[in-house]
Amino acid sequence: MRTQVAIIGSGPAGLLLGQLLSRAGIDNVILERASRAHVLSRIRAGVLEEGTAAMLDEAGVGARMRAEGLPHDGFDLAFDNRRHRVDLHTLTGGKRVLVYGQTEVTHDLMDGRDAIGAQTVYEARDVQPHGFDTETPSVTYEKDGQTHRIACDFIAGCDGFHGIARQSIPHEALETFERIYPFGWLGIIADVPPVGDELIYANHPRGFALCSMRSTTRSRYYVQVAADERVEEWTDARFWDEIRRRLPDATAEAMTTGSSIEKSIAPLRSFVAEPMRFGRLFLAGDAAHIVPPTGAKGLNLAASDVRYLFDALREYYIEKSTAGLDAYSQKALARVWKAERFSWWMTSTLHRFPDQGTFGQRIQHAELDYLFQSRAALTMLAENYVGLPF
Ligand code: RFL
Ligand code: PHB
Repeated sequence: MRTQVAIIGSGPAGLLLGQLLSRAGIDNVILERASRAHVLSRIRAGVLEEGTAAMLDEAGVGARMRAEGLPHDGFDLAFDNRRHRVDLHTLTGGKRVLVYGQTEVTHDLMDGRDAIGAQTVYEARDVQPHGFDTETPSVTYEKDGQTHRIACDFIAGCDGFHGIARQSIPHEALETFERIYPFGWLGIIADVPPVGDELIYANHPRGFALCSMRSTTRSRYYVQVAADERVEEWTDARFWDEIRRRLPDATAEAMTTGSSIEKSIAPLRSFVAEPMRFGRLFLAGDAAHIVPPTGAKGLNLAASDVRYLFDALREYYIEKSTAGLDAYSQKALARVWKAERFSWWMTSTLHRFPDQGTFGQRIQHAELDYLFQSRAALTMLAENYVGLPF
């Protein structure tokens, strides 16, 4: 079998790249280790930047997102028993974000791919990229007891943090940067109306909390927990008690509780691998970098990588120029590092750290206080949150 671009991974990065390529007439195949149902069962991000939403429109899959997504003009930061609004729309000269779950994005992209007739191989075992330092790369995989080989021009490694693409690059060719935070997020989903019209990020002596949503009837809530916390030890009742303690009294009283339909703990990590290209292998999304979720940037960064990679591949096939491909890693990393900085800053400003001490707590408090006295400081937050330009 032969294709132009072999894509490893059918998360948002792989699916979005595949859809844009297919619509531009560039042949591609996606190889995914998991089943389609498994990919759709993963509950992750919820906030889309305008640039990400525009790419989903460009990929021809934006209709349901536009109909069902919730545009948000701002969010609240809660501390000292009060909520303070960050008016994204005013601070950024008219920008907003769209609350629409990653699961729905994935669903829409999979439907779009079916409609266009492009091929995805689910449950592809032992996917291996080969020869990407030559002019004739290929990818092999096992399916139904047989080994298959796909010859291609390029390989896109969109296979997430634990994928094979980054690991296939010679170690000496990659430089990695990492910070592991000493806590995780315990998250639940419940079919109860969200406590506010917008998201609430809370800094509290007991730890960070976040009130988010998937719709006007489905809430997504998180609390900071110790890195070694076990989800089995968190009954719904314990979760609701804890999150209410971390919110301003009036917010806690207004909160509707109910049975959770999902509950899990995610670790928090910052990670970047440089460069994002090795020969004819290109990394995009979580395969190349991880941010802690506090800035809502993970999915949006996957989309911005795809923006640069798709433009570069289109330029290669249509104009026969490798300029875009040659610039890909540098261009993508410039934006990645700004999102890394912002996500690290949001995480540092809003969480309790075991070693921060009373000095660290006072500094954090001064930072939050300053934000709401300085339009310049708040603008820094707002323009990063809505997403820096591509
Ligand atoms: P994904 O979504 O991880 O998709 C990668 C796909 O590659 C497949 N795969 C392989 N396929 C073939 N062969 C192999 N060897 C393979 N290895 C892996 C996987 O099965 C998968 O289908 O990466 P992508 O496309 O780069 O998208 C990135 C986003 O998913 C990610 O940045 C965000 O979801 C991060 N993230 C969050 N971001 C936010 O902005 N807000 C959040 O609330 C949020 N919550 C989360 C998260 C990530 C989590 N992880 C990684 C466990 C919560 C969790 C639990
Ligand atoms: C979510 O809704 O899952 C969500 C929203 C904002 C974040 C992180 C996660 O910063």
